[in-house]
Order: sequence, then C-alpha cells, then structure tokens
Amino acid sequence: MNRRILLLAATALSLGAGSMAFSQSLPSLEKKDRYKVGFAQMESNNPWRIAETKSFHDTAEMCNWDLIATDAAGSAAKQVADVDSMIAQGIDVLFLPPREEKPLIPAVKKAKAAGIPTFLVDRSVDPAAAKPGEDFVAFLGSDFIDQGRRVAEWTIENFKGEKGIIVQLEGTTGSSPANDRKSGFDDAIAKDDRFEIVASQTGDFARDLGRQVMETLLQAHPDVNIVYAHNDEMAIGAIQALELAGRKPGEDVLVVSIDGTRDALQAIIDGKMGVTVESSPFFGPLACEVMKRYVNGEEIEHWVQVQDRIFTQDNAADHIGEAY
Ligand code: GYE
Repeated sequence: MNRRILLLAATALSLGAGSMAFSQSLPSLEKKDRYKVGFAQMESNNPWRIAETKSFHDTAEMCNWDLIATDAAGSAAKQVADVDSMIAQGIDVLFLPPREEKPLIPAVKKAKAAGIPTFLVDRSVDPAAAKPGEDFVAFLGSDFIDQGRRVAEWTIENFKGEKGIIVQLEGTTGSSPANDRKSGFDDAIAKDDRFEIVASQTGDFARDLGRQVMETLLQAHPDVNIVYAHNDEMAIGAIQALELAGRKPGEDVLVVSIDGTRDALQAIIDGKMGVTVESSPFFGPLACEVMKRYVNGEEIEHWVQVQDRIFTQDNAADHIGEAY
C-alpha cells in the first residue's frame, strides 16, 4: 500500500470513529423563557391533520412556544424543504410527523447536525435508517400494528356471515401507519380461514381517493362484504361508493377502520360502520410535557406510546361530543 492510500484509509477510519461518537449524543435543550418551536405538518386535507395542527397552536401559549408551523401540502419533498427553512430560522426544537418512512430521514439528520433536538410525532421513520435516542430523541405516537390487530380481532368476533370477502384501503404508501396497520391486520385476520383479503390498494388516507378506489374495486369484486380502511376518511369515502352502487353499508357490507373522527362516530351511530380504533391527533399537550422533561435532563423513552380506545355502537354516542 502506498503512502497516499494509507493516509486515505487513516482519514476514513478517524472520520468513521468520529461520526459514530457524534451520532451517540443528542443535542441538548437549555432552559429558556420561550422556545422557537417548529412543527412541520405534512398536509391539511383531512380533519385529523387539521385537529393535530390546531392542537399544536392551542398548546403554544400554554407552553411558551413561538410556533412556526408549515404545511407541506402532501409532498414529502416540500416537507424536507420546510424543515430546512426552519433550521435556517434557528428553531430550538423540531416536532415532525414524517409523511413517509424514508424521504424525511436526511431532514432528521440535518436537524441533529444543526444542534436541534427532534421529536417525531404521530408517524415514524424507517428504523433501519434513523434511530430514536441517536438521530432523534423519541417517537411520540400509537402502536399501529396493534391498531390493525384490534380491528381484525373485532371483525373476527363480530362478522356474522360465513365467508368474509375483504377489500383493504391502505394509507399513504411508504408511511409507517400504512405499513403497520396492514401487517397488524393481515397477520391477525389470517388466523381465521373464514376471511380472505381479495384486494388491498392505497387510498392515500384521503376521503376522495378512498371513494374512487372503492368504486373501482367494487366492479372487480362485487361480492365484497367487508371493507377495512386504514383511516376513517377513506372509510367514509368507501361508504359513499358503496351507497352509490346500491349497497347497504352496515347491512350487507361491514366497514371497519381507525382514527375516531366525528364523521366516523356518526357513521357508527347511524349503523353504517362497525368499529373505529382510536388514533388521537391531539399531540400538542404531550409534546409540551415531553419537551419539558427533556429540558430538565430526563431520559426520554424512545417510544412515548399513546394508548388508544375503541369506538363501537356501545360508546360512539358518548364520545361524539369530543370528536373532531
Ligand atoms: O390515522 C390519518 C392521518 O399518521 C396516525 O395519518 C396518522 C394518520 C391518521 O392522515 O388519518
């Protein structure tokens, strides 16, 4: 090996060691009267997102935040650019719901390199590429695998027919809730051979796309009698498509879903939907509390897990008043 190659190898080694040591330590957050807080929302096309953004705004005064909130309008690339601009504006801390698991990883790492502690809220990133306690402080959110599993178990218990022909409407492709709500449901429903998933397609977590995809899938699978939607907006879209096609959701098609929006609770009360497993959008107060603990130097658990309720005919009317 000549001298130049040796030198290069030595540099690479020391760089590697350096970046490893660096990646262990998270940026700290000093005690201050007010904090410049970034919240980089991914889109605002459904009641869940609007409720989440409002929750951050409502929390800002109480928690002494000067809040910078952006809206990426459904584009992961815009969300990356929004984080960039927040870093340039000198935020103290970043709350980020990454639209998809992979494209936001460079943004998470860039925030860390700029000395900004980042908390992922409501969605997470690919765990193989970025880690809590290392690249970001923690993930604040639900157990999406468990949500999918609970929907499947409720369906197994409550479906009255002999053969369940299931259409699945998936959330945004590449997002953590779409990936996990699918695997949780698929694994649990496979344990009962009455059920078959005949189609599984993305509706991008959106009502309108859910309706359109359901219209197409109904033509290919007219015998469908169960619709599992990864969120309530797509479930409501599917109900519209079913009714347009002369089907009777709640009678000849069981519709099951996740979130707990006002429209979904109303659909349950009206007998058109069977169940929705809760996924709460009210992250503001939790973000404030976890941030305070971080400022105090407390060790933050890598996953600050949110507990989800379940809404059915039994309790939907009791909760519709607090729904969004
Ligand atoms: O279920 C959905 C929203 O990331 C947990 O995203 C969230 C999901 C929620 O668009 O309605």
